[in-house]
This record gives sequence, C-alpha cells and structure tokens, in this order.
Amino acid sequence: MTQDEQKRAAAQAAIQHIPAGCVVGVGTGSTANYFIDELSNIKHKIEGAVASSEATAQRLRGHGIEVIDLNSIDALTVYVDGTDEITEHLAMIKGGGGALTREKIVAAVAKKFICIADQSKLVQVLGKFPLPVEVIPMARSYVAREITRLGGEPSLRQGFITDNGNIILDVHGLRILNPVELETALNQITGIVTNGLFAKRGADVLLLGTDTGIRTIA
Ligand code: ABF
Repeated sequence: MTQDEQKRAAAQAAIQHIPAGCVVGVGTGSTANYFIDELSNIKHKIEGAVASSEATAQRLRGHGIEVIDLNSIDALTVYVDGTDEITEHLAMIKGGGGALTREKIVAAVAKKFICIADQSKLVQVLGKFPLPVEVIPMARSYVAREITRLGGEPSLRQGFITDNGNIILDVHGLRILNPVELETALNQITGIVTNGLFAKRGADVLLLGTDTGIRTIA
C-alpha cells in the first residue's frame, strides 16, 4: 500500500468507532481529510462535527456535515485526528499543519482520541519531526531564548499565521525521551499558547495503516 492508501485505510477503520447520534471531533491534515470524506458517507447517522481548524470546518461544510461550536456542547464522545509522530505509548507530536491549539482543545474535551496515521508516523523516540510551538507574536524572541535553554533549536515558520492570529516556532534538534516532562516545561513559558506535544493527553487508540493492513494499538 502507498502512504496515501495507508492513510485512507486508517480513516476508513475509524468510521467503525463512531457511535450513532454523536458529535464527532475532527482533526486537520491530509489523513483527517480522508476521514472527513469517509464521514460524509455516514453523515445522516451523526449529529454533527466539531472542527479543529478553519480548513476542516470548510471541508466538513463542503460535504454537507453540520459544524457545531464546541461551546454549545457539554461533552464530545470521540475525536479523530492524524499526527506527525506517535510512539507505542500513544504520545504524539502534532501541529505540522499549524492547528495544534484547536486540536489540543478538542482533544481535551473528547472522551476518546482516535489517532489515524500511516506507518511512517510510528517512531521509537519523538523529536525527529520539528516540534511546533504556537506563540503570541510579541513573545517570539523571549520564547525562542527559553526554548534554546531547554536544548531546542527554534526556527520561525515563515509566512504562516495560525487560525488564532499567532506565529509558529518549529523546534529542531530534540530527542524527547520524556514527553510529559517537556510538555509540562513548555507549558510554563509565558508567551507560548500551545506546544505540539500531546503526551499528558495522548491518543487512546492508534489505527495505523500498514503494508499488511490496519494495526491497532490501544
Ligand atoms: C494534524 O495533521 C496535525 O496535528 C498534524 O500536524 C498533521 C498530520 O498531517 P497529515 O495527516 O497530512 O500527515 O493531525
């Protein structure tokens, strides 16, 4: 299977995990886009979807799926999203697409986080993929200095503004042996809105598209 076929297979597998009548949290990126396409086949069975980005909201509406404001619901049964890297312990680096803040909010609310990915995303140690960090623009230099003190090499994502009007620093050179510890340390730096480590609240299930079919890790 090609990488795209693996992504699509993981997206198709996720449909089996969507209970009838629920609101579905929907992520961002090419794998999540495959999921949106699959979700449109069962749109009459769900109440609607919460989007983790403007791009996802647009695609959902394009498929005739109602987009629901997260503030108008008390609970979210399930959230389905892709990842940039994930370990067997289901800790992730996310935010390559720049939607990490809204993704982390939706993940926080969701009872169950289902990660869908192709096999290239499964890693032993997080950090080869540069860790995205969303930053309030006036704090850019301060945050960059603080991240350097933690051992990372931040670089400004050029020409990119998040849906929330902020910038992204992509942090290179990390070998993240303790993702919860680094996520917590980054959370303490004033000016960082969100860091792309999803370890304190990782995935609950990984549906991994592989050459030999879907591998489930839970
Ligand atoms: C979202 O989409 C992001 O958190 C992650 O950065 C990206 C993965 O993209 P793709 O599915 O295109 O590889 O899940």
